[in-house]
Amino acid sequence: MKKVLIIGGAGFVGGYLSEILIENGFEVHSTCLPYEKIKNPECKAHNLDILDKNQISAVLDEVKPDVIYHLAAQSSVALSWKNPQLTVDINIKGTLNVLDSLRDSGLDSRIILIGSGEEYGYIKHCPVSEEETLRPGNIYAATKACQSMIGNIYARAYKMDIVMVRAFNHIGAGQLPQFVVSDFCKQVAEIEKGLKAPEMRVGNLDARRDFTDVRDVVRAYMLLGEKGKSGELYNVGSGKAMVIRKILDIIISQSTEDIKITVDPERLRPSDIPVIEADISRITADTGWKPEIPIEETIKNTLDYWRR
Ligand code: A2R
Repeated sequence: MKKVLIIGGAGFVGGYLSEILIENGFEVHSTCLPYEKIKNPECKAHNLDILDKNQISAVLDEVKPDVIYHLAAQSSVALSWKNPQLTVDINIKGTLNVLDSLRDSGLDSRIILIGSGEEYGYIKHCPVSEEETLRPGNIYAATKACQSMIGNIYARAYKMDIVMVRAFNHIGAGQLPQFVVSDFCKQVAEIEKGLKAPEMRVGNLDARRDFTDVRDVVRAYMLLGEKGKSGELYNVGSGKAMVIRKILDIIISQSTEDIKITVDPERLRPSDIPVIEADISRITADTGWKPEIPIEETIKNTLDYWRR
Protein backbone atom coordinates (compact mmCIF):
# COMPACT_ATOMS: atom_id res chain seq x y z
CA MET A 1 0.00 0.00 0.00
CA LYS A 2 1.41 3.41 -0.97
CA LYS A 3 1.94 5.90 1.85
CA VAL A 4 0.94 9.51 1.42
CA LEU A 5 1.70 12.48 3.68
CA ILE A 6 -0.52 15.56 3.43
CA ILE A 7 1.19 18.60 4.97
CA GLY A 8 -1.46 21.14 5.99
CA GLY A 9 -4.24 18.55 5.89
CA ALA A 10 -6.71 20.25 8.27
CA GLY A 11 -7.65 22.93 5.76
CA PHE A 12 -10.35 23.07 3.12
CA VAL A 13 -8.60 20.92 0.49
CA GLY A 14 -6.90 18.53 2.92
CA GLY A 15 -10.16 16.86 4.03
CA TYR A 16 -11.26 16.20 0.44
CA LEU A 17 -7.78 15.02 -0.57
CA SER A 18 -7.50 12.55 2.30
CA GLU A 19 -10.97 11.21 1.49
CA ILE A 20 -10.23 10.46 -2.18
CA LEU A 21 -6.80 8.97 -1.36
CA ILE A 22 -8.26 6.65 1.30
CA GLU A 23 -11.05 5.60 -1.11
CA ASN A 24 -8.34 4.70 -3.61
CA GLY A 25 -6.40 2.49 -1.21
CA PHE A 26 -3.60 4.79 0.01
CA GLU A 27 -2.36 4.86 3.62
CA VAL A 28 -2.87 8.52 4.46
CA HIS A 29 -0.97 10.56 7.06
CA SER A 30 -1.98 14.16 7.54
CA THR A 31 -0.43 17.04 9.48
CA CYS A 32 -2.13 19.90 11.27
CA LEU A 33 -1.19 22.76 13.59
CA PRO A 34 -1.61 22.02 17.33
CA TYR A 35 -4.91 23.93 17.51
CA GLU A 36 -6.37 22.15 14.44
CA LYS A 37 -7.93 18.71 14.06
CA ILE A 38 -7.79 16.11 11.29
CA LYS A 39 -11.44 15.08 11.01
CA ASN A 40 -11.11 11.83 9.02
CA PRO A 41 -10.55 9.03 11.59
CA GLU A 42 -8.94 6.82 8.92
CA CYS A 43 -6.17 9.39 8.54
CA LYS A 44 -3.12 9.18 10.81
CA ALA A 45 -2.69 12.64 12.31
CA HIS A 46 0.62 14.39 13.15
CA ASN A 47 1.17 17.84 14.62
CA LEU A 48 3.41 19.99 12.47
CA ASP A 49 4.32 23.64 12.02
CA ILE A 50 6.27 24.08 8.79
CA LEU A 51 8.12 27.03 10.29
CA ASP A 52 10.00 24.47 12.44
CA LYS A 53 12.30 22.36 10.25
CA ASN A 54 13.03 19.86 13.04
CA GLN A 55 9.34 18.98 13.28
CA ILE A 56 9.21 18.31 9.54
CA SER A 57 12.27 16.04 9.69
CA ALA A 58 10.74 14.08 12.57
CA VAL A 59 7.46 13.48 10.70
CA LEU A 60 9.29 12.48 7.50
CA ASP A 61 11.47 10.09 9.45
CA GLU A 62 8.44 8.50 11.11
CA VAL A 63 6.16 8.25 8.04
CA LYS A 64 8.65 7.74 5.17
CA PRO A 65 5.98 8.65 2.61
CA ASP A 66 6.02 7.69 -1.07
CA VAL A 67 4.17 10.89 -1.99
CA ILE A 68 3.90 14.20 -0.12
CA TYR A 69 1.24 16.81 -0.82
CA HIS A 70 2.33 20.23 0.46
CA LEU A 71 -0.90 22.15 1.12
CA ALA A 72 0.18 24.11 4.21
CA ALA A 73 -0.09 27.80 3.44
CA GLN A 74 -1.43 31.20 4.29
CA SER A 75 -3.97 30.77 1.49
CA SER A 76 -6.02 33.96 1.60
CA VAL A 77 -5.31 36.79 -0.87
CA ALA A 78 -7.21 39.23 1.35
CA LEU A 79 -5.13 38.33 4.43
CA SER A 80 -1.92 38.58 2.39
CA TRP A 81 -2.62 42.30 1.88
CA LYS A 82 -3.13 42.72 5.62
CA ASN A 83 -0.24 40.50 6.74
CA PRO A 84 2.40 40.18 4.01
CA GLN A 85 5.18 39.16 6.42
CA LEU A 86 3.25 36.15 7.73
CA THR A 87 2.35 35.17 4.15
CA VAL A 88 6.02 35.30 3.09
CA ASP A 89 7.10 33.34 6.17
CA ILE A 90 4.63 30.48 5.70
CA ASN A 91 4.49 30.28 1.92
CA ILE A 92 8.17 30.82 1.10
CA LYS A 93 10.23 30.02 4.19
CA GLY A 94 7.84 27.20 5.15
CA THR A 95 8.12 25.61 1.69
CA LEU A 96 11.93 25.89 1.83
CA ASN A 97 11.86 24.14 5.20
CA VAL A 98 9.78 21.32 3.72
CA LEU A 99 12.05 20.92 0.67
CA ASP A 100 15.28 21.12 2.70
CA SER A 101 13.99 18.61 5.24
CA LEU A 102 13.03 16.22 2.46
CA ARG A 103 16.42 16.67 0.84
CA ASP A 104 18.21 16.05 4.16
CA SER A 105 16.09 12.96 4.88
CA GLY A 106 17.57 10.98 2.00
CA LEU A 107 14.07 9.81 1.05
CA ASP A 108 13.16 9.77 -2.64
CA SER A 109 9.50 10.71 -2.06
CA ARG A 110 7.62 12.58 -4.76
CA ILE A 111 6.44 15.98 -3.51
CA ILE A 112 3.55 17.90 -5.03
CA LEU A 113 3.80 21.65 -4.38
CA ILE A 114 0.41 23.33 -4.55
CA GLY A 115 0.62 26.81 -6.04
CA SER A 116 -2.03 29.05 -7.52
CA GLY A 117 -3.45 30.38 -10.78
CA GLU A 118 -3.06 33.80 -9.07
CA GLU A 119 0.69 33.49 -9.83
CA TYR A 120 0.04 34.52 -13.46
CA GLY A 121 -1.51 37.82 -12.37
CA TYR A 122 -1.93 40.29 -15.22
CA ILE A 123 -2.13 37.69 -17.98
CA LYS A 124 -1.74 38.65 -21.63
CA HIS A 125 -3.15 35.44 -23.22
CA CYS A 126 -6.28 33.57 -22.25
CA PRO A 127 -6.49 30.69 -21.54
CA VAL A 128 -3.18 30.98 -19.71
CA SER A 129 -0.65 28.18 -20.29
CA GLU A 130 2.11 27.14 -17.87
CA GLU A 131 4.66 28.96 -20.09
CA GLU A 132 3.04 32.39 -19.57
CA THR A 133 5.23 35.04 -17.92
CA LEU A 134 4.30 35.53 -14.26
CA ARG A 135 3.05 39.00 -13.32
CA PRO A 136 1.64 38.44 -9.81
CA GLY A 137 -0.83 41.10 -8.69
CA ASN A 138 -0.85 40.51 -4.93
CA ILE A 139 1.39 39.31 -2.11
CA TYR A 140 -0.16 35.82 -1.90
CA ALA A 141 0.41 35.35 -5.65
CA ALA A 142 4.02 36.55 -5.36
CA THR A 143 4.78 34.04 -2.61
CA LYS A 144 3.25 31.17 -4.60
CA ALA A 145 5.19 32.24 -7.72
CA CYS A 146 8.32 32.13 -5.59
CA GLN A 147 7.36 28.65 -4.33
CA SER A 148 7.06 27.29 -7.89
CA MET A 149 10.38 28.88 -8.89
CA ILE A 150 12.11 27.33 -5.90
CA GLY A 151 10.45 23.98 -6.67
CA ASN A 152 11.76 24.16 -10.22
CA ILE A 153 15.28 25.02 -9.04
CA TYR A 154 15.36 22.20 -6.45
CA ALA A 155 14.01 19.65 -8.95
CA ARG A 156 16.82 20.46 -11.38
CA ALA A 157 19.71 21.21 -9.01
CA TYR A 158 19.14 18.35 -6.56
CA LYS A 159 17.29 15.86 -8.85
CA MET A 160 14.34 15.83 -6.46
CA ASP A 161 11.01 14.35 -7.63
CA ILE A 162 8.96 17.56 -7.49
CA VAL A 163 5.69 18.18 -9.32
CA MET A 164 4.28 21.70 -9.20
CA VAL A 165 0.65 22.71 -9.48
CA ARG A 166 -1.01 26.03 -10.21
CA ALA A 167 -4.52 25.52 -8.92
CA PHE A 168 -7.14 28.02 -10.02
CA ASN A 169 -10.13 28.95 -7.79
CA HIS A 170 -11.61 25.86 -6.19
CA ILE A 171 -14.92 25.84 -4.42
CA GLY A 172 -17.18 23.58 -2.38
CA ALA A 173 -18.78 22.81 0.97
CA GLY A 174 -16.56 23.64 3.95
CA GLN A 175 -14.60 26.50 2.36
CA LEU A 176 -14.01 29.52 4.60
CA PRO A 177 -16.20 32.56 3.90
CA GLN A 178 -13.16 34.70 2.99
CA PHE A 179 -13.56 33.13 -0.47
CA VAL A 180 -16.14 34.64 -2.78
CA VAL A 181 -18.51 31.73 -3.52
CA SER A 182 -18.54 30.55 0.08
CA ASP A 183 -19.11 34.14 1.24
CA PHE A 184 -22.13 34.61 -1.08
CA CYS A 185 -23.63 31.21 -0.13
CA LYS A 186 -23.21 31.97 3.58
CA GLN A 187 -24.96 35.33 3.18
CA VAL A 188 -27.90 33.69 1.34
CA ALA A 189 -28.24 31.03 4.06
CA GLU A 190 -28.23 33.77 6.74
CA ILE A 191 -30.90 35.73 4.85
CA GLU A 192 -33.04 32.58 4.52
CA LYS A 193 -32.79 31.97 8.26
CA GLY A 194 -33.77 35.59 9.01
CA LEU A 195 -30.35 36.25 10.60
CA LYS A 196 -29.62 39.08 8.20
CA ALA A 197 -31.57 41.64 6.13
CA PRO A 198 -32.22 40.54 2.50
CA GLU A 199 -29.20 42.44 1.22
CA MET A 200 -26.08 40.79 -0.25
CA ARG A 201 -22.84 42.67 0.29
CA VAL A 202 -20.48 42.05 -2.61
CA GLY A 203 -17.07 43.14 -3.97
CA ASN A 204 -16.03 43.39 -7.63
CA LEU A 205 -18.62 41.46 -9.67
CA ASP A 206 -16.92 42.06 -13.03
CA ALA A 207 -13.80 39.97 -12.32
CA ARG A 208 -13.73 36.70 -14.30
CA ARG A 209 -12.28 33.65 -12.59
CA ASP A 210 -11.80 29.97 -13.33
CA PHE A 211 -13.79 27.92 -10.77
CA THR A 212 -13.53 24.15 -10.22
CA ASP A 213 -15.25 21.89 -7.70
CA VAL A 214 -12.75 20.94 -4.98
CA ARG A 215 -13.57 17.24 -5.54
CA ASP A 216 -12.38 17.55 -9.15
CA VAL A 217 -9.27 19.39 -7.92
CA VAL A 218 -8.23 16.67 -5.46
CA ARG A 219 -8.79 14.01 -8.13
CA ALA A 220 -6.30 15.98 -10.26
CA TYR A 221 -3.82 15.99 -7.34
CA MET A 222 -4.19 12.23 -6.88
CA LEU A 223 -3.54 11.64 -10.60
CA LEU A 224 -0.51 13.95 -10.55
CA GLY A 225 0.92 11.94 -7.66
CA GLU A 226 0.76 8.85 -9.89
CA LYS A 227 1.14 10.09 -13.46
CA GLY A 228 2.52 13.65 -13.34
CA LYS A 229 5.97 14.08 -14.92
CA SER A 230 8.78 14.76 -12.49
CA GLY A 231 9.94 18.40 -12.54
CA GLU A 232 6.82 19.46 -14.46
CA LEU A 233 4.34 22.19 -13.59
CA TYR A 234 0.60 21.77 -14.20
CA ASN A 235 -2.38 24.10 -14.28
CA VAL A 236 -5.44 22.68 -12.52
CA GLY A 237 -8.64 24.54 -13.37
CA SER A 238 -11.88 24.32 -15.31
CA GLY A 239 -10.47 25.92 -18.47
CA LYS A 240 -13.40 28.38 -18.53
CA ALA A 241 -13.49 31.76 -16.79
CA MET A 242 -16.86 32.78 -15.38
CA VAL A 243 -17.80 36.32 -14.40
CA ILE A 244 -18.52 36.58 -10.65
CA ARG A 245 -21.85 38.29 -11.42
CA LYS A 246 -23.02 35.06 -13.18
CA ILE A 247 -22.02 32.99 -10.13
CA LEU A 248 -24.00 35.36 -7.93
CA ASP A 249 -27.01 34.94 -10.26
CA ILE A 250 -26.79 31.12 -9.97
CA ILE A 251 -26.56 31.33 -6.17
CA ILE A 252 -29.51 33.70 -5.89
CA SER A 253 -31.54 31.58 -8.36
CA GLN A 254 -31.19 28.64 -5.94
CA SER A 255 -32.99 30.64 -3.23
CA THR A 256 -36.61 31.84 -3.07
CA GLU A 257 -35.66 35.03 -1.18
CA ASP A 258 -35.87 38.46 -2.84
CA ILE A 259 -32.29 39.68 -2.38
CA LYS A 260 -30.89 43.19 -2.96
CA ILE A 261 -27.23 43.56 -4.01
CA THR A 262 -24.97 46.23 -2.48
CA VAL A 263 -21.28 46.87 -3.26
CA ASP A 264 -19.26 46.85 -0.03
CA PRO A 265 -15.99 48.87 -0.33
CA GLU A 266 -14.48 46.57 2.36
CA ARG A 267 -14.79 43.70 -0.11
CA LEU A 268 -12.95 45.50 -2.95
CA ARG A 269 -9.27 44.57 -3.25
CA PRO A 270 -6.51 47.21 -3.59
CA SER A 271 -5.76 45.67 -6.99
CA ASP A 272 -7.94 43.17 -8.82
CA ILE A 273 -7.04 41.23 -11.96
CA PRO A 274 -9.80 41.30 -14.62
CA VAL A 275 -9.62 37.75 -16.11
CA ILE A 276 -7.99 34.51 -15.03
CA GLU A 277 -8.61 31.34 -17.07
CA ALA A 278 -6.53 28.15 -17.22
CA ASP A 279 -5.19 26.21 -20.18
CA ILE A 280 -5.49 22.65 -18.88
CA SER A 281 -4.19 20.79 -21.95
CA ARG A 282 -0.97 19.66 -20.20
CA ILE A 283 -2.62 17.90 -17.27
CA THR A 284 -5.26 16.38 -19.57
CA ALA A 285 -2.54 15.04 -21.90
CA ASP A 286 -0.38 13.58 -19.10
CA THR A 287 -3.06 12.21 -16.75
CA GLY A 288 -6.37 12.16 -18.66
CA TRP A 289 -7.89 14.51 -16.02
CA LYS A 290 -10.78 16.81 -16.87
CA PRO A 291 -13.21 18.48 -14.46
CA GLU A 292 -16.60 16.75 -14.30
CA ILE A 293 -18.81 18.41 -11.66
CA PRO A 294 -21.09 21.24 -12.97
CA ILE A 295 -20.91 24.57 -11.09
CA GLU A 296 -24.66 24.47 -10.29
CA GLU A 297 -24.08 21.27 -8.29
CA THR A 298 -21.08 22.73 -6.46
CA ILE A 299 -23.11 25.83 -5.57
CA LYS A 300 -25.99 23.69 -4.33
CA ASN A 301 -23.60 21.70 -2.08
CA THR A 302 -22.03 24.92 -0.75
CA LEU A 303 -25.43 26.54 -0.09
CA ASP A 304 -26.69 23.38 1.65
CA TYR A 305 -23.54 23.35 3.80
CA TRP A 306 -24.25 26.89 5.06
CA ARG A 307 -27.97 26.15 5.43
CA ARG A 308 -27.05 23.28 7.79
O1 A2R B 1 -4.03 29.04 8.67
P1 A2R B 1 -4.73 27.89 9.34
O2 A2R B 1 -4.68 27.97 10.84
O3 A2R B 1 -6.11 27.64 8.78
O4 A2R B 1 -3.87 26.56 9.01
C1 A2R B 1 -3.57 26.28 7.65
C2 A2R B 1 -2.29 25.47 7.55
N1 A2R B 1 -1.11 26.25 7.92
C3 A2R B 1 0.02 25.66 8.37
N2 A2R B 1 0.35 24.37 8.53
C4 A2R B 1 1.56 24.11 9.03
N3 A2R B 1 2.45 25.07 9.38
C5 A2R B 1 2.14 26.37 9.26
N4 A2R B 1 3.04 27.30 9.64
C6 A2R B 1 0.88 26.72 8.73
N5 A2R B 1 0.24 27.89 8.49
C7 A2R B 1 -0.97 27.59 8.00
O5 A2R B 1 -2.30 25.04 6.21
C8 A2R B 1 -4.53 25.32 6.99
O6 A2R B 1 -4.97 24.31 7.85
C9 A2R B 1 -3.65 24.71 5.87
C10 A2R B 1 -3.98 25.28 4.52
O7 A2R B 1 -5.33 25.09 4.32
P2 A2R B 1 -6.31 26.24 3.80
O8 A2R B 1 -5.85 27.56 4.25
O9 A2R B 1 -7.71 25.82 4.08
O10 A2R B 1 -6.03 26.18 2.23
P3 A2R B 1 -6.73 25.23 1.16
O11 A2R B 1 -7.88 25.95 0.58
O12 A2R B 1 -6.93 23.88 1.75
O13 A2R B 1 -5.63 25.20 0.04
C11 A2R B 1 -4.59 24.23 0.03
C12 A2R B 1 -3.45 24.74 -0.83
C13 A2R B 1 -2.80 26.00 -0.26
O14 A2R B 1 -1.42 25.89 -0.50
C14 A2R B 1 -3.39 27.11 -1.09
O15 A2R B 1 -2.55 28.22 -1.12
C15 A2R B 1 -3.53 26.42 -2.45
O16 A2R B 1 -3.93 25.09 -2.13
O17 A2R B 1 -4.52 27.01 -3.23
